[in-house]
Amino acid sequence: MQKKIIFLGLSLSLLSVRLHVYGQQNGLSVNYYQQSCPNVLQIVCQQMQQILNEDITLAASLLRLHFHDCFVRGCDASVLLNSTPGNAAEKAAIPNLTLRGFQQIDQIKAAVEAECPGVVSCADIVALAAQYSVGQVGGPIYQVPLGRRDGVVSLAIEALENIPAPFFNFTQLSNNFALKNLTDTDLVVLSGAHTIGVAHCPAFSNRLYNFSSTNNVDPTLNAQYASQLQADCPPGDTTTEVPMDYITPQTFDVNYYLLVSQNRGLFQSDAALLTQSFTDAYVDSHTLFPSNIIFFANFETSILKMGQISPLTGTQGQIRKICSAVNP
Ligand code: HEM
Ligand SMILES: *[C@@H]1O[C@H](CO)[C@@H](O)[C@H](O)[C@H]1NC(C)=O
Ligand SMILES: *[C@@H]1O[C@H](CO)[C@@H](O)[C@H](O)[C@H]1NC(C)=O
Ligand SMILES: *[C@@H]1O[C@H](CO)[C@@H](O)[C@H](O)[C@H]1NC(C)=O
Ligand SMILES: CC(=O)N[C@H]1CO[C@H](CO)[C@@H](O)[C@@H]1O
Repeated sequence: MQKKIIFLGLSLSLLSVRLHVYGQQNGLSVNYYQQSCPNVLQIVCQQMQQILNEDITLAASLLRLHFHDCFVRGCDASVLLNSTPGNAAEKAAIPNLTLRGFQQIDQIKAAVEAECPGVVSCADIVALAAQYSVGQVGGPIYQVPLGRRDGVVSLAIEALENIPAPFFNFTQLSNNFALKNLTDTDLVVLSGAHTIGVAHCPAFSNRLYNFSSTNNVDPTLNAQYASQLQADCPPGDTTTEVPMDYITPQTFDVNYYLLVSQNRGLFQSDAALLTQSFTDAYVDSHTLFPSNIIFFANFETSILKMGQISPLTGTQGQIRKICSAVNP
C-alpha cells in the first residue's frame, strides 16, 4: 500500500514536470488560442457532447484516431487527409480501414471555423476530441497543450511502417514505441486505452485457428476465452466486432489489465506485455490493487507525451480549412 502511494506521488510529480517542460520547449501551450479563439474548448465540448450522446462508441474511435495520427509524421492530422489521384493516403492503408470518426472531426472543425476561421488546426481538434472522449467514458480529464499545425503529406506506406500490428511481440512493440521516443512504461500504460472499444475478427483470428505448426490456438490465450472468441469469429469473418475489455467495454478503467493478467488480452500485442518482467509487473499491480487512480495519472502523462510527438509549429505546415484536404 505504501509503495503504491509513493508510486502515485511520483507519477503525479512526473506529470507536472512534463507539462512544464513540454509546454515550454516545443511551442505548444494550453492557452494557445486564448486570444485568437477564446471559445475553442467550449465549441469542441458542445459538439462532442452531441456526438457522444448520439453514439458513445465513437469515444474509443476518436481516441484511436489521435494515436494513429501521432504515430505517423507526428500529430499533424495527416491521418485525416483523403487520397488524391496518384497518392494513396494513410487512410487507405490496412491499419486504417477500421478507423472511425472522420465525419465527426469534420463536424467539430466546421463549428470551430464558423467562429474562428483559419485559426484552429485539425491536429489540435483531434487531440481535444480524444481527451474529451476519455473524460466522457470515466477516464482522466487533462489539459491538452495546443498549437499543433496541420501537415500537407499523407502516405499509406507510412501508416503501414509506423502503426504497430496486433501480432507484434514485445521487442517489436518496444522498438516501435522507441522510434517515437516513447518508453516501455508508455507502452504498457497506453495499451490501457484498450479498456474501451472494439476490434474486428481479423485483428486476432490468427490466434484462434492454425496459429502455428504445433498449436491451432495460441497457447498463451485462456482456453475458455479462446472458445468464446471462436464462437464470435468463425473462420473468414471480417465484420464482427468484439470488445477488447468485455467486462466494461465503454468505461475507461483498469479492467483491461485484469483481463490481460488472466490471459484474456485480445491481441498478441496485449499478451506480449506479460512477456517482459517490467510490463508484466505493471499489469499485475492492477490486479493486486485495482484502483484507477494510478493508471489515470500514468495515462495522463503518457498520452500527453504521445500527443506531442513531432508537432509542426510556427510557420510549418498550415491550418487546414477542411480536415480531409490540404488548402488549395
Ligand atoms: C501498443 C500497440 C497497439 C496495437 C498493436 C493496437 C492495435 C489495435 C487494433 C488491431 C485495434 C482494433 C482495430 C479493429 O479491428 O477494428 C485497436 C483498437 C483500438 N485501439 Fe489500439 N493498438 C495499440 C495501441 C493503442 C494506443 C496507444 C491507443 C491510444 C492511446 C489505442 C487505442 C485503441 C482504441 C481506443 C481502439 C478501439 C477503437 C474503436 O472501438 O473504434 N491503441 N488497436
Ligand atoms: C519478435 O519478432 C521478431 C520479428 O518477427 C523476431 O525476429 C524476434 O525473434 C521476436 N522476438 C521474440 C522475443 O520472440
Ligand atoms: C526523439 O529524440 C531524439 C533526440 O532528442 C530526436 O532527435 C528525435 O527527433 C525524437 N523523435 C521524435 C519522433 O520525437
Ligand atoms: C495452416 O498453416 C499452414 C502453414 O502456414 C498451411 O500450410 C496450412 O494450409 C494451413 N491450414 C489451414 C487449414 O488453414
Ligand atoms: C475509414 C476510412 O477512411 N476507410 C478508408 C480506408 O481506405 C479504403 C480504401 O482506400 C477506403 O475505401 C475507406 O473508406
